[in-house]
Amino acid sequence: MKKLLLLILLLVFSCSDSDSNQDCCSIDPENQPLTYQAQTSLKDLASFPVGNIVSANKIQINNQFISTLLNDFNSITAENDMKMRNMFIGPNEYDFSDGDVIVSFAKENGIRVFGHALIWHSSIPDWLQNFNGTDSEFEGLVENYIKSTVLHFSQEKMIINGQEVSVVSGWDVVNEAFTNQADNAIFRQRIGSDYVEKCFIWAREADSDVKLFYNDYGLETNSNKVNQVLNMIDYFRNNNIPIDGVGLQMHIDHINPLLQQIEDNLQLFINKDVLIHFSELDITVNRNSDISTLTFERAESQENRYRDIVNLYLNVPITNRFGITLWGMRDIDSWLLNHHNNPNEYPLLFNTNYETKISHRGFAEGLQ
Ligand code: 9MR
Repeated sequence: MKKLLLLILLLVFSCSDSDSNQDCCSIDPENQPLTYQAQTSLKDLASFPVGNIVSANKIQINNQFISTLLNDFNSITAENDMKMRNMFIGPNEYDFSDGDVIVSFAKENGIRVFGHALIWHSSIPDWLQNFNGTDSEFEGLVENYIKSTVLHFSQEKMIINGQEVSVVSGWDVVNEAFTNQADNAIFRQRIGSDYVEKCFIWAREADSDVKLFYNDYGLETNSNKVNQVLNMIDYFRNNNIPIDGVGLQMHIDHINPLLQQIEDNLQLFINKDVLIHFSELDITVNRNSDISTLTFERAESQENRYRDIVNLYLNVPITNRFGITLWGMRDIDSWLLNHHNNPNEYPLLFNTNYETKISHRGFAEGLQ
């Protein structure tokens, strides 16, 4: 009887942490484990960099985040701190302080930074949006911004495998250009329909080595957009405009799109012999909002899906593998909770208590 009481007390105590209500005890009601004990870290299993997103704030204050990050990942992308809105604070005026914190953290720990994103219609500072100078002055500002930013972040170097490399190894130069929002945004309106190529040229002029990427969502399914990106690559190559790689964001679901469709689209990019980055991977399991706690059935389906997606990435020839970046650490950190207005999305590899979900095992198995 005493033992039973003690057990009940222990259970109540371990479930009372206000943060852990979503995945209390990491077991679903049918007593199936939702977490597992990882034996090997993802970065050690992978033949390519495995990344996650950070903020300057988190890597300065959150020790649990830092140790989880450094255990499994060897590439970091700023979720927001290295976007135009955060860095370009006035005409020819920049604030690189958050990015600098991220770069020094990476350098101290010998991991790379991926720059995200120089130009994106969703991250335009208000002062630039309202800039009332001429179009050519506008273009000059954007050119200076790209060059100053790329140059600034090309300065920090580190030694990896005996070789000196820049800490910031690549940039999403333009993000999500093949959308209506981008068509209507000021870059196209004020610089012209060739603004994308100009941005790549300016970035290359500032740094001859850094890898230059075009990044977009929906490239797993949307054949119109895929064709636009493939045509852009051909056009760039035929006209000596630099481009090194493509980021497929990979915001996907545990069922859709079908793996075969992702595989077919991926092959089209592989055929172009560009670097390929799965740049923002997360996998939802509750698009119909029909669960309010993670069930074993969904967790297992997600585990299988992570395994399949990571395994699919191995179709990319080894020299073209830029890496896979997860878009978030814990389920509760994900942008999707707000975006889908659903607190019960479980798209990532760690639960609220930084325990490795079985989706992490799927990722690990996909690497082998
Ligand atoms: O995860 C990011 C979220 O915190 C920001 O509010 C949002 C707007 O800046 O951007 C999110 O990240 C986006 C990324 O930069 C580009 N691809 C889509 C991502 C999810 O919206």
